[in-house]
Amino acid sequence: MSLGIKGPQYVSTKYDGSPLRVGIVHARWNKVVIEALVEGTIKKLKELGVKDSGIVVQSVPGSYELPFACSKMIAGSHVQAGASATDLLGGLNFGSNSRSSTPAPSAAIVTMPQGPFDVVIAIGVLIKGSTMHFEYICDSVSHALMRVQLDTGVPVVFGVLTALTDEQALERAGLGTGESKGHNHGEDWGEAAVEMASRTKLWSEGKFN
Ligand code: DLZ
Repeated sequence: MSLGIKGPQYVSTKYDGSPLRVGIVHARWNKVVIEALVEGTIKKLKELGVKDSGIVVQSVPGSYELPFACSKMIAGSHVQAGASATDLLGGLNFGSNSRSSTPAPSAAIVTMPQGPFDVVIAIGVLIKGSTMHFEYICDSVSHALMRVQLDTGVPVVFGVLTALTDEQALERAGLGTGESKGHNHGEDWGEAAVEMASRTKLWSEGKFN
């Protein structure tokens, strides 16, 4: 692979992934490439401090299902967050004997709240075949993923490879067969996720530096 001018310019700000909750949803088509990309994504998330408990991975049959899954996962994480908050309040036991100095037994088994996802990463590998299927799926998936993030206000990372050949896909997952194995784009997606989640939190608070 030649040293070109393409690729992200890495920012000097070091974002802390430790408070983040990240949803990953991946397609199961083109398994070898998918597995490497998911692995690269998770490796980078952890390097940036995201905890194991802060990462939720789901799968869907193919890339066409990714936008729907992202949308439902974001909605479900809000339901989960609401349920956890209710559990927590329930555990506090504001009952008729709330003046008792002995805590209710249920208070000891309250689970910590699960916050809604701060970012979702959609991972798929589309490889061009002999029909128009590829064009239709690439087009609808990219537009729909954009729509999900604008509609929900939760950043969605576009982790979808749209490759013309198997070799192109393999090389972008670090599995190239040439002199260079290529670069695993999953790492870039992990980095983009932590940056976008962190910045979104700051922007939501009116902070711009
Ligand atoms: C049908 C299909 C084809 C031909 N190719 C791919 C592909 O390269 N990558 C991928 O992720 N999914 C593919 N699919 C499956 C569709 O995305 C989808 O899962 C099915 O059409 C069912 O809705």
